Amino acid sequence: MRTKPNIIITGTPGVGKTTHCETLAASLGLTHLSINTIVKDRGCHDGWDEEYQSWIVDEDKLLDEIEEEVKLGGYIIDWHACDLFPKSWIDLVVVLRVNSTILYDRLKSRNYPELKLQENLDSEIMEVLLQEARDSYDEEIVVELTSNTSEEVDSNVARIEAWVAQWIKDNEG
Ligand code: DAT
Repeated sequence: MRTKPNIIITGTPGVGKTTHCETLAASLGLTHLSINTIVKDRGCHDGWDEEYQSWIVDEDKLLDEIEEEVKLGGYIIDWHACDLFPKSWIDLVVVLRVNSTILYDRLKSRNYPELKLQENLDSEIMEVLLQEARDSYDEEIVVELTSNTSEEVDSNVARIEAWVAQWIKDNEG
């Protein structure tokens, strides 16, 4: 039984996952689990994809690597996919959404290759991550929040902080 919840912050690259996770980790004392960093640092991949400029993730190895930690609770998982994490690990799934013009500018400033940029824009417009979250978890735990402005970051963070406080109260032994 966890005494602190596990949260996934997901969404298309550039929506603001890392920004939200870092703020929440600092304010709530939860651990920011950047899957990107774990994949890279713990070798949970089958090599580097030159075209997409990203690691080819070995999901089984990744899950084995993080299982013991995540099962303890208190993790904020930061990743642009969510369907790989077992339902029993997760208490809240936040899907961040952004306007496509804003997303274009954010990804452009990251020097994304054109193919990767277009695919991510299409994915955001087609609500791919939102659908993946809804298909993978119970609808009560999936929340869609917009992340166009820094004011929205602040209000999203406040909302998630309140949710965590309530979760802890509800799950006190
Ligand atoms: P992700 O982790 O989803 O790839 P990020 O947190 O690294 O996204 O953010 C990408 C860039 O956009 C970064 O320069 C911070 C900025 N940003 C993110 N969310 C924002 C928001 N809601 N308002 C303004 N800027 C934001």
